[in-house]
Amino acid sequence: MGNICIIGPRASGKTTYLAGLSHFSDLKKDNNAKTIYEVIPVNEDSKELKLNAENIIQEGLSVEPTRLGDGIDTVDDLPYYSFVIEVKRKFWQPKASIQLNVRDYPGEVFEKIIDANEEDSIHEEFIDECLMPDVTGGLLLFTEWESSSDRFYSQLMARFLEMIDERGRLQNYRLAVAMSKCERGEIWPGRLDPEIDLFGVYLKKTLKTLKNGLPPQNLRFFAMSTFGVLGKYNPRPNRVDAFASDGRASILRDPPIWKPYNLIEPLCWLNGS
Ligand SMILES: Nc1nc2c(ncn2[C@@H]2O[C@H](COP(=O)(O)OP(=O)(O)OP(=O)(O)O)[C@@H](O)[C@H]2O)c(=O)[nH]1
Ligand SMILES: [Mg+2]
Repeated sequence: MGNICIIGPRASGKTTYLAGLSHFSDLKKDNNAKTIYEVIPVNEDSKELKLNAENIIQEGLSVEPTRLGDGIDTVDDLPYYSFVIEVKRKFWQPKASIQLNVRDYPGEVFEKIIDANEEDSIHEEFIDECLMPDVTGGLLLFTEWESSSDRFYSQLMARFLEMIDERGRLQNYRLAVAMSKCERGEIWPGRLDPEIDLFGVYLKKTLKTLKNGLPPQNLRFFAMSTFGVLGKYNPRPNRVDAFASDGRASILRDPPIWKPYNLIEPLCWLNGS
């Protein structure tokens, strides 16, 4: 694959997702989980993330918002992660290997594409990087489902599609659009067919904007949860709300049985496998 980007509004779970991804293979060893995926961090940033993720997961998966300022003035100041994801197939087939290079962008930058001005060079850099010719596509995380969010997301998508078009990528850019944190009770049943039961119910305008803008083969909808639920027959979220200075935080309820939902499948689809 090479490069994909992970984007989405503030607090949609991007940083937590990347931390979960870096820790994924330890999860397999720790709780004997059955999975066909192996995630290997291969550069300095991703190895460091893995170390932090482990500590964070033992204390609960809680992270600070990714913010601009504080020494982050250009996209190069943001962490850049490289992973190799190995996918085991049937025993006679060779393992498929996906190279994933991804930067952790702040949701703040993505939200501002609607009214970015000339002085905001980081927005321009961000969009240029996400839509470079060697970027196969993007994983887009959404998290809200109220009708006011639908209006906002739909405007964001209309602008994002214009930007894709301006860079000549409308026919060759894949977009995996995911509802994150799908262990939430109200939306967990909708994970089975997220296009119809999540986007088609809660985010109708956003769905329409996306479907009108991209060829159907380049657009797919997912539901994902970095936290997951307590068990196969126990759909209670593996999550508790915790206090944070900025008012938002969720932590893992039972770290030893951590079982994230659908972390890798969207990447496989973006990779064309
Ligand atoms: N319920 C639930 N909460 C989650 C999940 N993933 C992340 N969160 C919580 O959502 C909040 C935001 O997560 P972040 O990973 O910081 O989100 P972000 O998209 O990186 O946010 P910005 O850096 O501000 O763009 C945190 O309190 C996380 O604990 C999930 O799978 N389920
Ligand atoms: Mg973040």
